[in-house]
Amino acid sequence: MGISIRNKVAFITGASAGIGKATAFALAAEGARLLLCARSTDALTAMRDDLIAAGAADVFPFALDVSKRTEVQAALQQIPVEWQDITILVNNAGLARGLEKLYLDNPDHWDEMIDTNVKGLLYVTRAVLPGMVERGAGHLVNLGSTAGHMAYGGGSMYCATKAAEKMLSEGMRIDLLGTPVRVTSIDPGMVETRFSEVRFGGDKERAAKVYANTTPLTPDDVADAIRWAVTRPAHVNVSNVLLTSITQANSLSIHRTA
Ligand code: 8X3
Repeated sequence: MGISIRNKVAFITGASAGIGKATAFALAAEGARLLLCARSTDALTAMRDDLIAAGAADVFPFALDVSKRTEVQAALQQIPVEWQDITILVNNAGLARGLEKLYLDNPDHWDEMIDTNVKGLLYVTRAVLPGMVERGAGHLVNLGSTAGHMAYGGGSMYCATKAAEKMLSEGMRIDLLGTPVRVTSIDPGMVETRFSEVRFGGDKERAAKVYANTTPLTPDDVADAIRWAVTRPAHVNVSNVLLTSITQANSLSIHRTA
């Protein structure tokens, strides 16, 4: 029998689209209070009524770029007091930029991926986790990837950021021993979102090819795993969920019908 997260504050970064948005709806169905951030609030505000209809106890959207350290600190200090007791943190905000050989790549791509996927995760976690420890309740869910388990050509830096996420999750699980705070890394393979479009600078045609003739995961598949992990009995820590579609075995082995 799982635990209830009804009326608990669940904070999801990068919640305006893709896995973050699907996770907001999955945790809404559990009756959570949703603290949602993205770089712009437009899409979050537009989702509000649907999230309430889906079961969310309340929704508080705010704008935040997780890669900006001082903004993260300030934003989390400024959220209304009734939203400060965060029980679940889903570090979802992340991106890939480019698919180039590392030795030829644009270093701006590296900066953006490291700043969001690694530093962003660190800044938000640093701002939220001490409160969880103090209150004696919390669950940290980090989004990893098959890319953090196995590299692929052209993806070295993206893979490195996800390998960093894997190690940060493992290390924090050790740091938190003796507390009731849980740490889960959710590591999907290919998921059909705007991920590839963002990676290829808006090139929709190139992005579509990534998912052509195969069956990627959907954002809901990943959100379902997150929902499962956060509702396990309090003594259970789901360390890692590595999930791919049936047509993918690892970063490189993908079955395509044509
Ligand atoms: C996304 C999975 O294989 O596109 O994290 O890098 S992959």
